[in-house]
Amino acid sequence: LKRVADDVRTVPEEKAPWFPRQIKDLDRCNLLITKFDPDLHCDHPGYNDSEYRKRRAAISELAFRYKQGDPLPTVEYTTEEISTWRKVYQQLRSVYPSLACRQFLDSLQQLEDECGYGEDRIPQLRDVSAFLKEKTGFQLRPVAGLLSARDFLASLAFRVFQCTQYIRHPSSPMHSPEPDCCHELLGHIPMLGDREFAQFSQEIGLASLGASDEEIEKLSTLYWFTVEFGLCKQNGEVKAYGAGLLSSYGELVYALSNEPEYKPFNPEETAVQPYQDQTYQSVYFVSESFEDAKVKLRKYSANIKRPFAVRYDPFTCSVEVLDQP
Ligand code: TIH
Ligand code: FE2
Repeated sequence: LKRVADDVRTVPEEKAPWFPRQIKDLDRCNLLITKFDPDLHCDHPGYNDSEYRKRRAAISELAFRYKQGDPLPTVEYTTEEISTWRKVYQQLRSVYPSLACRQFLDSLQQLEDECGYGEDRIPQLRDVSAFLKEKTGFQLRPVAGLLSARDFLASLAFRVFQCTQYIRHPSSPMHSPEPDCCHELLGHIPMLGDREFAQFSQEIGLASLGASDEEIEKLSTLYWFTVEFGLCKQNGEVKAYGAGLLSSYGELVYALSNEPEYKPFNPEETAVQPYQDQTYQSVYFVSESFEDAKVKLRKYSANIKRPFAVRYDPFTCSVEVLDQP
């Protein structure tokens, strides 16, 4: 009997997939998904543009070489890149006041006042990271493209957000099939400057550490329909808080039109909803409030079964692993 008890106590943690324990371990969380790579994917707007692909590869190279603690690389953007940014910024900025949630608007205003956001230049990750560090403790790390869900979510546990630095193809400023700097800087950064949202993001990350492949798939689907494509009610109106919406004029306007289907946000159901990652979503989940999404997702995460618990220690930037009683 004693031997059985010992097995029960020691086996589960050995079986759990590897996960980072220290912020430095994020150097190993670099598994890229090549699904949207313009070199391989013929639907990518840059597929037939070899100059574009060369430029994207050169910027991605900075991320491949990056190690935790290095200063964030700066990119000198070309006139054409800045002109793409300007189009994206102008068009989105004009509809944010009526379509974006309050937290997003407040934070974007601060970025414009304090961090050089505007249509004339593409903000540098280094400046934005310093801004976020002061607001919510989040910091940025450059990434070469779309990361695997496991690696991406793991970084959130350390309040690290992985950001691409290249920009979308000039032929399609209104929508990109893959993350780019417009998506990170306009979609994600303002929300990460909100304390509650930052906390919520870190909790998803902590819930993912050492989780099974199946749980990771469900968590990343939840992430998809909240952090990326979430809608919430505010003062009786539906507003966007998802980054994939807030960085794509095309999808933002579509999501808040009466075309797509809306379902009430409910983690158990949302976690298994098939999602669309090539084009606009056909269904969006609406939370009663931003607060409601947070509370429900927190409850869901807390119920994920793991043979151990994790606790983040902000003093050492590391994750402690505790045996479950
Ligand atoms: N479609 C978004 C945009 O155009 O900004 C980018 C992405 C969000 C989620 C995955 S790719
Ligand atoms: Fe994203």
